[in-house]
Amino acid sequence: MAPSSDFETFRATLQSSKQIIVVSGAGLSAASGIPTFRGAGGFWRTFDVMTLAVPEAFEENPSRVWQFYHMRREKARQALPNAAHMALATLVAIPERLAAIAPEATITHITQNVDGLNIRALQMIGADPSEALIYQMHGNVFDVICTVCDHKTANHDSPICASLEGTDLAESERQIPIEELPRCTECGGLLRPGVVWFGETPHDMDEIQEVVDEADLALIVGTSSTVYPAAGYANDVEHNGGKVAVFNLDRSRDDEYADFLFLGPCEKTLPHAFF
Ligand code: BV8
Ligand code: ZN
Repeated sequence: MAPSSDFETFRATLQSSKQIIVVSGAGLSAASGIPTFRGAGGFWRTFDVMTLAVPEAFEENPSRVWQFYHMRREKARQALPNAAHMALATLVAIPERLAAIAPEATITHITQNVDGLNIRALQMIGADPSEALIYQMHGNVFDVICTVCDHKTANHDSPICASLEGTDLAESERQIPIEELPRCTECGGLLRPGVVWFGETPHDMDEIQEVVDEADLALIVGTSSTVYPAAGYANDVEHNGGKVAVFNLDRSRDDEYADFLFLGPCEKTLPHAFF
């Protein structure tokens, strides 16, 4: 049966849902000015992902990889959460607002995004992100991890180190000596961006899978559903008899099997669906 695009029917489904998960991707942050990966102007159109977002690339050429993540940090730093981030933060952090549209439900936000905008949205409504049911399963571009002593910390410095000032890998690549790349304050070791690369295990996998397995409604927001394990969560919910609602600008993988399909910019369709 073709997916419904009727908001009233969707709102009735919200009313009777008990465990809602949101699985979000780059489309959630598109309106905030952060390029997606596969769309026009997307990162993977400009750069070859497999020479940047994999551990081997960092091993081989940390200077290039740090210039890529310097650019990613700067774009994220200059961006602001949009109405979709705010709508999700409101439901995740304010029980009364969630109860108004889904009286019996809990909601957990699982994001593939590393831009930190969901955290900033929570902070903007005065919530404590560490208390919120949100998983940044691919990490956060403002976290850094020491490759020697594993010390992990948040670092919002712009630039994170002097040698990265003014670099723009889309324009040209600098050869930065490894000793001038970001260093650990504890041991002086080389720092890496605190994101999950291809081939690495996403954060909180088991906890996330437990939440997914309990869900009776999955909202799939702004993702091309091409990267696993995140791309499999909608299927899991469907398999368990739950419902799936896709919010995407275009048609995306397997959305014909969804129960609801809301085509359009999520910064418009998501707040409209909720409030
Ligand atoms: C894992 C952080 C094992 C870094 C990211 C070979 C070797 C190694 C691994 C694999 C392999 N083959 C397959 C794999 C598995 C691999 C994988 O899935 N590869 C794909 C390419 C086939 N996965 C992994 O390696 C993962 N780890 O498998 O470990 C394991 C597995 C299970 C249990 C234990 C261990 C790790 C993957 C994480 C990679 N890191 N990001 C960084 O960002 O630099 S992935 C990155 O790309 C994002 O985080 C996201 O996940 C993905 C991009 O996808 P989207 O977010 O969907 O973005 P995209 O541009 O594609 O789509 C945007 C969508 O938005 C579009 O549909 C568009 O229409 C829509 N849109 C645009 N504007 C709007 C909108 N929608 C609504 N409103 C708008 N305004
Ligand atoms: Zn260290």
